[in-house]
Amino acid sequence: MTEKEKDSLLQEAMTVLRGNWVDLKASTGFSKPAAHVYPYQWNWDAGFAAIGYSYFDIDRAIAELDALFSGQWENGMLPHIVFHTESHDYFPNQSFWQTKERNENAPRDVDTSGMTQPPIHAIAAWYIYQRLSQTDPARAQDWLDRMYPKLHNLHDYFYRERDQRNTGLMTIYHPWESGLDNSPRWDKSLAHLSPKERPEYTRLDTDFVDARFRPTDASYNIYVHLAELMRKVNYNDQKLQNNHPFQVEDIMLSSILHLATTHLIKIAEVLNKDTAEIKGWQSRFSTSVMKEAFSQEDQLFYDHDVLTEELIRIDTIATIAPIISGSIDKKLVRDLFSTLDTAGFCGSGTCQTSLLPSTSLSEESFNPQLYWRGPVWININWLIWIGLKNANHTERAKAMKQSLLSCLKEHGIWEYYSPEDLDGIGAQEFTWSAALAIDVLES
Ligand code: 9WN
Repeated sequence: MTEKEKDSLLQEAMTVLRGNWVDLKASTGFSKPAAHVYPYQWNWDAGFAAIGYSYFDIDRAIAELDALFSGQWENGMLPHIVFHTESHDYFPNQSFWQTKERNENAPRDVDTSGMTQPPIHAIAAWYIYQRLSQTDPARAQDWLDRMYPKLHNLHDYFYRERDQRNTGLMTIYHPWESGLDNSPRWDKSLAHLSPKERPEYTRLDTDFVDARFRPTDASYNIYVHLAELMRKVNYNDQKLQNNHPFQVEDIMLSSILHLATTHLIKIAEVLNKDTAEIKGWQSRFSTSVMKEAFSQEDQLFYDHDVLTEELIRIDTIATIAPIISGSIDKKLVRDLFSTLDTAGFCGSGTCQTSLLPSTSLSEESFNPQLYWRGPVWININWLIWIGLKNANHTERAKAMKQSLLSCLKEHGIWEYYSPEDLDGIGAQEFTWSAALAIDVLES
């Protein structure tokens, strides 16, 4: 890509970010995930947005994470949506969740959902720290001082409430918590549910995006049913652990948490805090992941259904997710590349890209256009790229960087892309695709 092309992609990405920014009172604000479809602040979207903003508007990067953490619960849980504004464009909104009324840990002055998402925020906080250190070291130090207790609470929440077997493998109670909502990874664990118990509702997402690209109505009924069951126990973790009918250890979320915990340790070290407890949390994953989430037979990683005690052997991008964690053997990282180079993961002529689809082309449920069931997502490819760089697989990382940039440049800044022709799908002008484009360009 020429310097001119790079510059035009950078300008385009900054324009998308600025376009999705929502001003709140007293110079605060947040990024909507896209111009349409998602009117509120989402959890991991905000982390990615802050990474992008850290390069060109540090005040907004800080405001983004501040706004998100204003929704953090007393018990450390960081909700998957924070409702800073009213909107009638999305279901379920605050009137469904009723978190203030139902759980004493929920914040009093802002509405939130009652479930979480992948915790990438220590990584984003570190990006901000690095930028600030170059220009204003005192502010950089203040930033970490201020964020550390919040991040510590967030990680403590996961290792305390979601690590049922002390393995560093975190349990999710709803596909929305994974961030990869519609992945076929969840199909078998959802199949036994009869989603009768749910409120009357009207989905609104398909007013903005072609229904062919979004989860089916049957999937939505299950999502709303599970959210209803979570609401019924007032989002109480202990009750969820005892009775909830969907409990899966998510290998992707756990790998992201592991990487984020590495950043939390770095932050603690800058602040001269004792890191023994955090290192203890982190060692759970390193010592257990091979035993608990790796299939010797397939030589791949899988999610684990807590209720049936089975590995979920579905061929998706999650099978190589521990590359992101930074904690698996370098040789194993290389061996996992052989998976990437199969026809299922665009290693052959069947795909137009070396970017990784969310679901393998060889999986029965693969659909190139359907939400998390095939499309290429920028954030997941970015996370794998970070994993490759951290494992010093320089050539592979370089190739992935080129693929990311040419996809964004040639096909625009979309929510996701068909792996067959990289046509953009879903929401246009998508925040995290823009934010991560900036990081890839600037790294
Ligand atoms: C439900 C906002 C979010 C992302 C998720 C993505 C999608 C919501 C939805 O959009 O989920 O949380 O309505 O489909 O799956 O990863 O955070 O961009």
